[in-house]
Amino acid sequence: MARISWLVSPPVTALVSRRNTAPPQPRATKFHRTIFISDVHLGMRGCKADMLLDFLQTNSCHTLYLVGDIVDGWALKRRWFWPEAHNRVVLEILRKVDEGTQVVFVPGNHDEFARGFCGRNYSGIDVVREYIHETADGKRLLVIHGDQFDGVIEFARWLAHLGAWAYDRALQINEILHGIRRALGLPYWSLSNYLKHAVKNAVEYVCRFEEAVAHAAESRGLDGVVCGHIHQAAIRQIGNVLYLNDGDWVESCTALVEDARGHLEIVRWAAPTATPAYDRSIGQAAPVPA
Ligand SMILES: [Mn+2]
Repeated sequence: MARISWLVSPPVTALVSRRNTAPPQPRATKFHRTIFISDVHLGMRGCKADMLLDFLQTNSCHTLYLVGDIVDGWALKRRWFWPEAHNRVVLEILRKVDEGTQVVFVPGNHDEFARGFCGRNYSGIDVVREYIHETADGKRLLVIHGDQFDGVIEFARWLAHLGAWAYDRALQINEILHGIRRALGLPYWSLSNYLKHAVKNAVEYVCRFEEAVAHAAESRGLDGVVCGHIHQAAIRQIGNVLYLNDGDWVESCTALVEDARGHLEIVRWAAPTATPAYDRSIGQAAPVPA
């Protein structure tokens, strides 16, 4: 049987055998119904893999969502960087799979290479484009990375630039328009004021990533949305929608957790509760493969 599984999936077997050589230390764990993490950026120097490893070793759950940018394919493409700490994070997630944790991976823009594998299951990890998570108290939450809304944000930036330019031109046109209207005996009307309000409202509306994401969830009749991408953990009500962002493991070291009653909260992992049981000196950049 072992031989067959080796033939079917050699990399997984390799990981399992490696894992068996270094069994994790028994640690006190806190149990959650669900854990959401994103923007880990494994393969990038800024990734706080030690902190995440500590969090994963001391927090268990029924379902673990990996909400995108778990592996930073962009950084790896520039320069190969895969220290032992980053490997440990992957092994810890696989250990959770073995323990019976349901693991769902929603790829982000930095690990978009995995989007080609959506709908498949690798080593017990479901890879999906998006997911609808139902909380213990029945809330239906859309789970997406969030980069889908970059277009909207980009458009907003462009619109803001255009707005600034248009406002300057409008001030000039306004003077001419004012002169014409006065000659015709019409009351004063400010084109620049009108544009200022129109553009400001449009920019304010679309440049809010959070609102754009929440709107997407609302338009689909869902109760909320869980995303990452902007590295800013948050829980807030936007209109009828609960907006949840699980933050990141590059700067803030945050996760979103759900308890058995469906209560959701942000966990900020301040400092490792214990020194990770591996040699930190191994964590050096590997040579760039030929
Ligand atoms: Mn992202």
